[in-house]
Amino acid sequence: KIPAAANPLAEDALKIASNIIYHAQYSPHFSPSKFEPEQAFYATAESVRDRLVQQWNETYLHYHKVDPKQTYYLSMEYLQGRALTNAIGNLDIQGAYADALNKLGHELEEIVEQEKDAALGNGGLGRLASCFLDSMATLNLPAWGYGLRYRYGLFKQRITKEGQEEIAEDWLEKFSPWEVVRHDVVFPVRFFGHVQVNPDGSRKWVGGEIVQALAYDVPIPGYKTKNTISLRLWEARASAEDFNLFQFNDGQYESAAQLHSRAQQICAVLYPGDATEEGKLLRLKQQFFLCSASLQDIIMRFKERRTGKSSWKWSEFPSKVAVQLNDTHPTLAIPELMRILMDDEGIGWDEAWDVTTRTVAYTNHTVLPEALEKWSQTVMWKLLPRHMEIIEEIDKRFIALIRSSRTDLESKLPSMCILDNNPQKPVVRMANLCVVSSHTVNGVAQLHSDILKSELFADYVSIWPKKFQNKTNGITPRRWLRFCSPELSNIITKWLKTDQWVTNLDLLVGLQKFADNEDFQTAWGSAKMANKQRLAQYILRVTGVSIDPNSLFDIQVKRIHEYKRQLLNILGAVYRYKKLKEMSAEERKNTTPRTVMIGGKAFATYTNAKRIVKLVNDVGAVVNSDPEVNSYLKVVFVPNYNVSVAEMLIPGSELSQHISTAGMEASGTSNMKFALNGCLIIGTLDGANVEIREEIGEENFFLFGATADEVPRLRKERENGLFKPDHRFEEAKQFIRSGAFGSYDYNPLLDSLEGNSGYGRGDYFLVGDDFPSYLDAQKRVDEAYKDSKRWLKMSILSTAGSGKFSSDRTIAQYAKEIWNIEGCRVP
Ligand code: DL6
Repeated sequence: KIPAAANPLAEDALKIASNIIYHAQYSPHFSPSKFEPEQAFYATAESVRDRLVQQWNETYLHYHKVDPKQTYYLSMEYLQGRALTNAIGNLDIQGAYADALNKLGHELEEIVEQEKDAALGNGGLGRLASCFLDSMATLNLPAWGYGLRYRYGLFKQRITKEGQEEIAEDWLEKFSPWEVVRHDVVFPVRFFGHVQVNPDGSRKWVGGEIVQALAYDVPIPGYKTKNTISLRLWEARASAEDFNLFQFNDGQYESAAQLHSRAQQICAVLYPGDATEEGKLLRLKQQFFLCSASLQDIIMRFKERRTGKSSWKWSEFPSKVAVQLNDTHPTLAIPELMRILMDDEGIGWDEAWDVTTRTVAYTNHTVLPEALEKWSQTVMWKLLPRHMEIIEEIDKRFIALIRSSRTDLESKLPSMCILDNNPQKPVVRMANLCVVSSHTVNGVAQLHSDILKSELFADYVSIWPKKFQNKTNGITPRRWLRFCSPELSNIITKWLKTDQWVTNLDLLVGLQKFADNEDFQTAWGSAKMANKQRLAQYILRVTGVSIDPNSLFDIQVKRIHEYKRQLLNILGAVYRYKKLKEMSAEERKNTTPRTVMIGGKAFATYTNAKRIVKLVNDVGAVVNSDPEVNSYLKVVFVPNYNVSVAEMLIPGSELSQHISTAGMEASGTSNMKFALNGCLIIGTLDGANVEIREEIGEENFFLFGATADEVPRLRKERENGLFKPDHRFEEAKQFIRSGAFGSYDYNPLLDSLEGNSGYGRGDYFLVGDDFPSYLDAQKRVDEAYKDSKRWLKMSILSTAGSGKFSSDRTIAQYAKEIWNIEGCRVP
């Protein structure tokens, strides 16, 4: 009965409802007779988008007028998750939308569940990029994100009897209501071809094949500000000319559309398998596609903002443009910028190098050797011949610099230079190229940045000491507290008497003074319990396992990797189960009931990670159906971990495990999300754990394990056969080997924990070394949980100490200390 009426800026519920109905009728995507939750979601999202588009256009025009220096964040990954709750939350219109939907016979909570997660990323690195976008917009910074519009994002994980199964995740199955295709923003991107030398000696990349990059923009609204920035995602297309009509009419359908299907492959999937040469080539194509399209776009905008100006110089470019490389994946932006400046714009090497190195900065996110990208020179010469010439020249000049000014480093050149010319396998070391060519290199937590400076990049530090910085990661408090836990947020706002903490997270420190207050503790405890109950219902729905909200909810969710040591967690659970079995019924009553939840995706070809997934599921199947112990212990594998699942799990957690081998987790960001939600951490001194512990107080953190300094010695001891395993470690492994959890052969997995040495063998990640102190820390957890007042106090102090971990703080530091940009608020 509510009339359809277009009213993009409606504020009151009735008008919003009219606008939603308007979209259902006049932007129809479904048959007219239906207005079920799915239809209601799309119509609602489109009505929200109307409002965003208005702010978004104003933001673009404002930046265009003011022409501030602008940052462009280049990332192969964005883990955006769902957008509806975030958008109406940032626009501060949740209440009106909830009412409007009620008038239309729907519940907002049900409608938001209809949205598919945009999972254009893998894990922490991609989610960080998304948190950064939220903060850039909220801080009114002139900044944009660039990425790829993968047709299939991170796979959907299904758990079967065999373990993990990967299924293509079709986030665009219907369509995304948020993205806007910009038909006028199309750039050609070349692959293959050859270098043509002109009579004047200049060089030009010609021939090969050309793919069109078409822009799809996603609006990123800031919190309670008009500023709405863009995430520009490129899609690859062939042009009509590439369709061979003659062949098609001749019945040769596949070869007629060959170029079209080759173009489509580029953005088909996130991280295509790279075991084959074709796979490697495709990944390299993806990276170059992102870099080339983004740089052409950035340069076009730079020029556009200079039209009509009587004179301008390329040397002004770095005072108007900052390019941040999110890890080495977009490294090709460096030679591509050099190529455009020299070959297309006609400036000389020295000026192009000066412009490039003053524009580009690089963030390192890992010290894991297998994640430090190295590209085959052969593949690079084939795909990007001009870029290889430029990289060779950069390398040659770098070597000359060392030979002329730092003879003491000459012996280090084999590892410092960019090209590794080992005749067996010549490669380009992308991290070295980034370090040599960027004005700033940063790590993502203090410990990680220190390791970069003292180990991975130590030799470069002695040349350019000021180049290296730390920027401890952060998370957006909007998505990760305000919107995912409204209960806790409301209590915080009530007791702090302000909601300013949402944009000034340091204000949370004001909660410290209420940590012992009984009323506050009661309110805190009820909010946490409500979140636990919601989580318990979710677990029941997705796994069929009923968990007790009165038990301690202990969660580890992250990508499955041996260095993150989910194996340590599950071995601990197995040991706990064995001990519970050995206890009398009376003894069991004195234990702290626990629900251990583990979730995460294993890379499709990572065998040990997949075995770990299977083991957690198998342990769960036995423990959860054992009537003797299952009121004291449950083990649940949470399937298909993604952003939306995290939004459900994190608010309901009480203990979370961040237990990587010290020195291996660059930062971690879920540790920050858990701590912010009043969840206590059991963890090692690794990544950002170190700073979290400093901020919330060591008495509120369950610490265990070797430190990063001790790790090399422990590995040496192993190699020398000096490691003496704790009997509890042996017992846990033996219990699994005995077949207590089914007939699957876990020996190969457990064997990786035996022996003396080797990466991925000989317990490289030191599970055995840390097992005893891990169990001791778990005992301290059990004891602390028995004292509910003490636990609540610790939980409050955890949230109170989390102010530092806002991505607003991180981004403000990037803006000031790396990008040199300032806020540009839309009036
Ligand atoms: O900086 C974001 C995130 C960190 O929090 C994680 O500690 C780190 O593992 C991750 N790095 C990557 C890079 N590739 N690998 N591995 O995802 O970055």
